[in-house]
Amino acid sequence: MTDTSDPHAPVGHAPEPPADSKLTRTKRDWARQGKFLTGRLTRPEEQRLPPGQHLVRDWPVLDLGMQPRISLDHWRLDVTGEVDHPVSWDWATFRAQKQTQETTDIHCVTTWSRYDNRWEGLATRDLLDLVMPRESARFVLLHSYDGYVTNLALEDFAAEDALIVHSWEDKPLTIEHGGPARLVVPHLYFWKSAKWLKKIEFVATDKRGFWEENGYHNHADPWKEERYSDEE
Ligand SMILES: Nc1nc2c(c(=O)[nH]1)N[C@H]1C(S)=C(S)[C@@H](COP(=O)(O)O)O[C@H]1N2
Ligand SMILES: [Mo]
Repeated sequence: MTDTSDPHAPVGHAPEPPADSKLTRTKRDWARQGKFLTGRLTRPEEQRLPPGQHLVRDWPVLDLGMQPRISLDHWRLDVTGEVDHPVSWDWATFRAQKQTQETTDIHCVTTWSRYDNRWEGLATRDLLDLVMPRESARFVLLHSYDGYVTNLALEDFAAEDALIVHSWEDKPLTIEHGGPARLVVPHLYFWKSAKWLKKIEFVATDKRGFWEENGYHNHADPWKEERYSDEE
């Protein structure tokens, strides 16, 4: 478990909310609904590889072919939309946020999986504590510096092992793999893990991203083989 007692608030942020704040209530609701239970910790080793996947040792690079180069001086991360406390962070502010390390598996829809990737970054749950999504926030759109967009339900974005990472295996994330910072959502196919993250937008209504518009499944659970959409 990560420590949630320290809000790691940016300068000027309100103090920690009282016990029955909206945030506390939201967390309680989520816990009651059993959200964030990805099954990751209880899945036995022989069921670790999702159906139709094969294991690789290298780490393939997949993107739209344009790898944007963002200097740390110009990098920003905006968190906007249906939140009480939107933020616009420069690199130093992002790096000053609470850090979480996770070792998780990658499952790409093109059928490769890669085990035990050691990530470090800001847990999406800790981001949610800071920005405070409103009741109206149901979905999250991830916008990237290469123009890529992908969409997630709020509860998938808020999975307990989802991180906005800046490091892989204790080294800065390389540009080809989405550095300076990318999302990693281990319980969904890897196209949901936006590289070169630029903006996180909380919205009331779902909106399909690039691959979701181009025939991929809207949800993308590898355990259910949600690879392609049935919709025309
Ligand atoms: N910004 C951005 N993020 C992206 C993509 C992309 O084209 N642009 N491709 C997605 C797809 S389809 C995959 S499989 C993974 C690949 O990440 P990797 O190159 O680090 O393996 O990134 C995902 N995130
Ligand atoms: Mo992919």
